[in-house]
Amino acid sequence: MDKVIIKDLARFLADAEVEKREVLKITNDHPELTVEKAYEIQEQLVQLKLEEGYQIVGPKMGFTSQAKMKQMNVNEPIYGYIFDYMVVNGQEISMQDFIHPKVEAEVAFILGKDIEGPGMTGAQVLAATEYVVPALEIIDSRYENFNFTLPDVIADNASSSKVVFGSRIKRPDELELDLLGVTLSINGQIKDLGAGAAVVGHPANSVAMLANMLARKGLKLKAGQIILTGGITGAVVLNVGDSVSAKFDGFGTVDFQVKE
Ligand code: 0L1
Ligand code: MG
Repeated sequence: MDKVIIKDLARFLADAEVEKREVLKITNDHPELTVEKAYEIQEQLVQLKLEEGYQIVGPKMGFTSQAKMKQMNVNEPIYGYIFDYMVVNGQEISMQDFIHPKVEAEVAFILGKDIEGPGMTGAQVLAATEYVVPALEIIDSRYENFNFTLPDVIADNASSSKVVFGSRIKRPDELELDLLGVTLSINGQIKDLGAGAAVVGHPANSVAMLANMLARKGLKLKAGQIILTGGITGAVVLNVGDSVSAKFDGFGTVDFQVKE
């Protein structure tokens, strides 16, 4: 796949995001697309956003649960990037900003030091982490009906769309993050629940895996970056009028409303 096609596909997916327009998965026309080339499309898409003046808040991990990895037939997660324009200020989102959003509860890590793979472990990540913060990630695949293969979703920046951060931060040693219980409710009804261990055994392992994956490209995680570690709950479909609330045991709640 040559550079021109990679650039065209990145532009195609970037435009679909801006226009809130669902598209057919790109592997329909490019069945030869590999995971490696898909990350090249994602890199190009990130570059387009940087050229437009947006800033990276940090990377995110996806497909971090056993169930998701099995479903996608993969043995490692995927990553994408969260940008400044994706961070929700306040507690309201508008359905007009999305195609078909879903929400999932996560823990985000804020690094105090750079970390660099290969060979990074969860324990090393915890030692380098300044704070952890509860979050609700809103994913919004640009593909019709979330119908994609692994390379498709990687190229589409791992379905990144918005994130609502909680207002409480803690030091990572104040919580047992693998045992952290979370419920995700919509309009007062629990839609899903889980524990931090759903994220590759411990959310810190997810950051370690990310550092090791980025090391293959000569990249590292940087101090100050906010890293979304992956869904503790499954992703739940959002509708206009929804009042979303996630309770993180000992760590507060994160709430938002979905307006028209
Ligand atoms: O954050 C995530 O887990 C996104 C991975 C992509 C999965 C999806 O769009 O369903
Ligand atoms: Mg996620």
